[in-house]
Amino acid sequence: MFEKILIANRGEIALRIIRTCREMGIKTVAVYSTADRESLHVRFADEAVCIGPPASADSYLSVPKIMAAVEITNADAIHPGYGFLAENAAFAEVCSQYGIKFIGPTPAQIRKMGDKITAKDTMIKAGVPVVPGSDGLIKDVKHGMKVAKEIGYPVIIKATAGGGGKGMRIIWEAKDFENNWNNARQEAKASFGNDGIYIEKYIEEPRHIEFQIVGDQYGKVIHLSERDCSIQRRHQKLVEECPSPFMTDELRLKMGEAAVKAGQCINYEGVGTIEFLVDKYRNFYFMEMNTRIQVEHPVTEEVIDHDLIKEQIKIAAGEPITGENYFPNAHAMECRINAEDPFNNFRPSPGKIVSFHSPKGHGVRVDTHVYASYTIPPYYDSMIAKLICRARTREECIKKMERALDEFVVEGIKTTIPFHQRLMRDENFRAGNFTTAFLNTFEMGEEQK
Ligand code: MV4
Repeated sequence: MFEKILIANRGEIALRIIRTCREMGIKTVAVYSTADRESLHVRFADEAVCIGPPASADSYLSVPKIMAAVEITNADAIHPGYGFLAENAAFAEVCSQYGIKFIGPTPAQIRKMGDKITAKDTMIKAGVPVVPGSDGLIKDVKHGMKVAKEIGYPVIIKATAGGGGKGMRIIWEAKDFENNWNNARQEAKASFGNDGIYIEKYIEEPRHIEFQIVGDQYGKVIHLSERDCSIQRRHQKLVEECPSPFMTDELRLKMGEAAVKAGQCINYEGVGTIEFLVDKYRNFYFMEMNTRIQVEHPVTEEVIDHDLIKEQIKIAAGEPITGENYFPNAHAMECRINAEDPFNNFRPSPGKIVSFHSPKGHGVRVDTHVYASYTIPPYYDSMIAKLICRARTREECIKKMERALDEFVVEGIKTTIPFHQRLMRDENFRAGNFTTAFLNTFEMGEEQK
């Protein structure tokens, strides 16, 4: 087992990883930017190293600075968390060159799933259903229009280096193809330095249902059931839950089998997520794979009563998986609490938290790095806490979430708590009747002062 893990991240996930390390008797090293001096991950780690100024490019994304921190602290492994360097194959490669264990998949696995055309091609070969679309890269406008016509409008064009919604365009008619094609290519070139584009049939109002998988170094892959992440706004997830209210036992067997096959076909090592689009007829299609721990992992942890960070560390240390595919018999839901004003287009609201009281009680979990008197810096993402509730049924879980949201007090900044309170009262949400389009028409109503 590792003696000392450096956590190349900040915020709640850094704290989350430190907690598990302490329980496992592993020493921890925090790295931090000058904007994060007062952050809890710095205080709770055994050692902390300042790695630069607030800008991520000069701190949390700087490979030389992180490797220097590894060197001076003698850490033997790095946990990348999510975001930042978590899906950076070059970073994972540098770690292995230095003899430091990157807690996650191999550089080759990260690379394969990071290029979306390669990922899709790999899944086709493994027999995992994918959205009908172009056979690889589109060469030029003429080729694109021909493929789009064959598939049938509406189509969606995506950047092979993209993911998470970046560099996508929906095209409804042939006359709009050329414009969208040009824009998407320019955007992809500017954002990813790669203007490779592919085309898919556009699935209207799908659900986003993802499967948590776990693979060990000996070729065993299992799934830990699904999370429904359809409640999202501009590709930012706001609520995730397990089980999906749209799931059936039969569909879970089929999607679970596909998710395990997806992991097995690349000998996947570590925890990962297979994202699917599910249409109204319950057809499902592989969309992309995330080769990291995800923000919403506590939903799965609460339903199956299992520590996924511990699982990651054990797998990285070479331990075999002992469990089997898991089917849920409880319900868990996560609300992301962001420092944003839901009454003003979710505008960011950084600043000083004057008072902070987090909800407690049976079946309530809050993962956060903030506290009263903490100042939220404006440089990073706006998530300040995750409120996770667990109960026997979805109905009880929603009631518990309503109670917990009512108990949550954050003063000094605006948060998304009022959004979640309204969502929990929405009839369609309560009925499990929602798709990824749900928030497009959701009304917040008047702010109560
Ligand atoms: C799609 C799609 C419909 N049809 N692909 C969004 C994020 C990126 N991973 C891919 N995304 C989508 N791909 C086809 N062929 C609709 C989306 C999509 C979406 C997917 C999941 C969750 C929220 C979404 C919001 C808008 C669009």
